[in-house]
Amino acid sequence: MDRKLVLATHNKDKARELQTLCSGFGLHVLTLDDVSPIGEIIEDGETLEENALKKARAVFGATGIPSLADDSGLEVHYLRGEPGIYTARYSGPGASYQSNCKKLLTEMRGVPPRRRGARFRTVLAFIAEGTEETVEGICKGTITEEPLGKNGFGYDPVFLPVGALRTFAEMDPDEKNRISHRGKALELIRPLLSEFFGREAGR
Ligand code: ITT
Repeated sequence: MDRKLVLATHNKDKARELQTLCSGFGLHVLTLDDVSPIGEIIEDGETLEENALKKARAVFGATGIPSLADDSGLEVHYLRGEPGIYTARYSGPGASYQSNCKKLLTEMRGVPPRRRGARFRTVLAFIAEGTEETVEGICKGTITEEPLGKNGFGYDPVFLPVGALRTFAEMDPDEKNRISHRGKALELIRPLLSEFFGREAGR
């Protein structure tokens, strides 16, 4: 049995982090660049979980390769959980990482530090023959008053994890991966992957 896993994301930054995080799993990890083109997957679910399942099902359906999808959102307490499922397109059509951060900082202008709490949430969905599983990883923090740092992607320059002195964008990738929502979710899915691929390999 070929121990192949395809990452069901069009976001190259998420794919890069997921590849690093999966590197010790003993699997042949593919991205969507390695398989036949898969058209846009409309994320019309009402939750991160629905969207993650939708992406993983679409990619497993098209490739027949066990698929892992990631749907992530930033939930800001002062904004009653927004942008949430709209995190990628927060600043509207044609949104970029920069325009999204700018909109968030504008919305949060003048909000005192104690009311700037937020959390990143990642739902991972694993779909393979006879298997559908989801796990969730959360990283709590606060929204900074200005962007800080050049590493990472997305909202990393404006997110200061609890207990950290630097934003995600000021950390090196290993440091972020150790405490991030995505890193935590990967740790939770690891036993499921071992069980699935171990069982498959033993057939
Ligand atoms: P796919 O649907 O193809 O996976 P996407 O970028 O649309 O790609 P999401 O729906 O999960 O993925 O969007 C989440 C957005 O949240 C993403 O575009 C980033 O702006 C942001 N994001 C996700 N993980 C992040 C992280 O670790 N650090 C900073 N921002 C992150």
